[in-house]
Amino acid sequence: MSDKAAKRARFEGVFDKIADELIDYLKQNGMPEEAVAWYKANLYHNVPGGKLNRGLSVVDTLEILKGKALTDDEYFNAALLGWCVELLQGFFLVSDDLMDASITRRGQPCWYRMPGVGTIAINDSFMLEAAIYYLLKKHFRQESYYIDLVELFLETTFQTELGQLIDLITAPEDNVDLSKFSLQKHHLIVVYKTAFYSFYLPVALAFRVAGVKDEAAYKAALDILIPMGEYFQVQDDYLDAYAPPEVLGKIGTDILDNKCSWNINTALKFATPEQRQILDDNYGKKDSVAEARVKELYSQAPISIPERFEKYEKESHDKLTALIAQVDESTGVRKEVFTSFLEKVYKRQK
Ligand code: DMA
Ligand code: MG
Ligand code: MG
Ligand code: MG
Repeated sequence: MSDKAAKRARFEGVFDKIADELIDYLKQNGMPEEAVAWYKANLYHNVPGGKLNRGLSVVDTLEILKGKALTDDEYFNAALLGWCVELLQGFFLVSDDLMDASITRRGQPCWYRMPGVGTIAINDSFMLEAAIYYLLKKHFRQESYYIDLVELFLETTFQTELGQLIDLITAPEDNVDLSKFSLQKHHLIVVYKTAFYSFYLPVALAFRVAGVKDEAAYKAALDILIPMGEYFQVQDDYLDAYAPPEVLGKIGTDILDNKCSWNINTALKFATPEQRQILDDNYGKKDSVAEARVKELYSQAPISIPERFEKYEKESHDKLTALIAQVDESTGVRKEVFTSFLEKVYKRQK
């Protein structure tokens, strides 16, 4: 087993214990067997099974900051926080898939499309979120940094919800108007909907556990992790149109959903007037022929999305590497925290 696979397996091993604690809570509250089984299905369908970059980054960051292997207790607590980030991700994805009318996620049907689930998925997403605060209280109540952990989750949740709001209202189903899109709008959407919870949150949680108090350290982390999160969401947008669904685990919906994605904004910037007309006529239509027409145009010169994405990816890597090189390690931060996170996502295929 590779080092990476072993790390993942150890982290995954903690999930069963966490799920059991949550399921026990329902039993202690006298919930009927049917409800217990439902929650268990919700947890197992929506929480493990992803790439786990966010959750693993909590553990990796803490290990880097400590500079030595974690004790079993330290490992368990870090992994628990990692799983709390994965619970948050599950909460966002269950609702995101419903709102985006997505079909598959992680190679399975989206939760709301499972037999008998439908809009109960809304409550199920809330129950994934509630699990975070149950676990934090159970395991961290006695720590001086407990409130910092709670605040980090609450604040990044609000930021993510703001991002989801602007993502959704910039993509009205009944009014396709490409002149409303811009790369500036895209920047704001992706920073809020993705960067805070996917990149800043895991690192800031580990900082709190490690006892990092200097506010400058958190500011330095934000200055690197927000652009890294933006890069990650540009990859997500690119892969939405270009990755094979069997590799990506999900079927892209951005064109059908009229999303203000990196692909369409880049296409609008370089399209000839004839190409622009075709985009106006076909984008955001609930029609797979129109969708295919847009995809075809994406790859045509001078739009050339694949070439432009490759260039963007290299430039982002250079920019992030330069930002990391400037990190002042005297505040307790380590450059390796950021290089380790960047390596997890650079040139990802899914
Ligand atoms: C993801 O946006 C943001 C959140 C908060 C889940 P998205 O809809 O592009 O994600 P995906 O492509 O995974 O559906
Ligand atoms: Mg989505
Ligand atoms: Mg979405
Ligand atoms: Mg996407």
